[in-house]
Amino acid sequence: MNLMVGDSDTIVAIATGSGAGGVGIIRLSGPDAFTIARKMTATDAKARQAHFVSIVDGQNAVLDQGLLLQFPGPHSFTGEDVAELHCHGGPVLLRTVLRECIYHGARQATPGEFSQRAFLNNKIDLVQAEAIADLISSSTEAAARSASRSLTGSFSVQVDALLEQLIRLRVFIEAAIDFPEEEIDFIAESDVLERLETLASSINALLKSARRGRTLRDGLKLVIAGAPNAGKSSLLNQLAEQDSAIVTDIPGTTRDLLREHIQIDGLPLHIVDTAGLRDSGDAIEQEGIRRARSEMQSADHILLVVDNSGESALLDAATLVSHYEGDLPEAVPITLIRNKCDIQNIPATFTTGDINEICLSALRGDGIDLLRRHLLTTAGIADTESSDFSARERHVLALEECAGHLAQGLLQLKDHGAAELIAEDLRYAQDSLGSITGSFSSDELLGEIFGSFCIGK
Ligand SMILES: Nc1nc2c(ncn2[C@@H]2O[C@H](COP(=O)(O)OP(=O)(O)OP(=O)(O)O)[C@@H](O)[C@H]2O)c(=O)[nH]1
Ligand SMILES: [Mg+2]
Repeated sequence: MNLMVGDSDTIVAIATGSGAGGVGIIRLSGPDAFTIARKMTATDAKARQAHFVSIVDGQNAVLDQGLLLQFPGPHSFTGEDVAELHCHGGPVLLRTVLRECIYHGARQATPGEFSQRAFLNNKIDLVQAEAIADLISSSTEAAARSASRSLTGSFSVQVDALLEQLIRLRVFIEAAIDFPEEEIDFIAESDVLERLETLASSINALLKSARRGRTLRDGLKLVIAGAPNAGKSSLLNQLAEQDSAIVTDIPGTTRDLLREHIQIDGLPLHIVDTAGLRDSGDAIEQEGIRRARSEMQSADHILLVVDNSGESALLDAATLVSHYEGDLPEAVPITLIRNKCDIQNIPATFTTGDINEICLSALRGDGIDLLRRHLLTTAGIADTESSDFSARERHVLALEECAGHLAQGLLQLKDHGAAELIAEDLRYAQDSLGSITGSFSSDELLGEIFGSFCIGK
């Protein structure tokens, strides 16, 4: 992917979605955008005004009638001259108009190339470019809202403010290195420690928000596991509010994995129902159990379901969970589901502790609300703050890296007060933080980000 600014050619793409629609938009960007639009409409359009035009082909045959809009650079989305042809939204017609633009010298845009140009011309930063893609592909209203907040700069503003603080501190310490004779006092007597601590805690706060933003965007993988007949599939059906899984009183009913995608108050949940865990001689069931174990390894959260109508009711959570010791991955949070509370007429309850427990009835639905609320809380978005923004795995990793370097710098400062070593840590921290908005990204990273876009953005 060519990421140089300045040598750009004119690109074109269908900017509206695939399929038939009332209106379809062809967007041109680059030095020849206006020339091409003029050739196809015989109109000298005024900036930012809609002109009713006939769109013609090379033989002057009318292809369609529609609107022509022109946005001269730099006051356009890409920062270049941008022309838009608003046609009727038929896929065949739009492809014909697109071909005509290419005939006049434009090149079909690659995925994300419009946003890429906007980034290269400093119209948007990387976070905003990614937010455009996220906004378009949002699967929930909450995800769309948070993507739109990222797009308007909520996240970038915070990153840039911290970046500025970090650079100031770095400059201060680098200066200390340049005047070695004054170094000891310089660091000891200044408020470097305090500034570094404040910065580290701000980065950690932003990291927390970014993790929430990532969860809102990507959702959580929730694996339902436990003994056969415990009511796992019944629980999936309750959460999904439909009979997705087969439920019978025969232990070993579920053999293969069953996936459902739902959302709770804007939190996307990817639920996996699994085969009951037991020693089985049946080859198919064995394979199902193997798959169940493997899904548990990659879960964000596990619901361990037990049939609480028998002796399980007498055992504490730790004992019940210990029965599955070999199966449960260590780092994944578990919630113990004591199911079938209807049989002994026990009310649905939520108990918090080392292991959180929910007593519920997957058959009747009692306690499902408790479970939903609990899942929102564990995802950290129980009371979604209006300041939430969407974030990607990449942003969370960069903030984690940055926090790590700052922690290392703090350690250096407290233990040795060595300016050179702190300066080095701050430089790494700056690189990590800067990679979020693109201040310090390699071409490779940019290519990866824009390559995941669809054409026309
Ligand atoms: N009374 C009562 N019965 C339940 C409840 N949940 C599930 N059952 C019954 O328990 C039996 C097993 O339910 P499933 O949901 O198939 O259990 P499972 O854990 O998916 O079982 P496997 O797929 O065999 O591992 C069925 O007869 C359900 O109707 C509940 O809350 N109360
Ligand atoms: Mg089942």
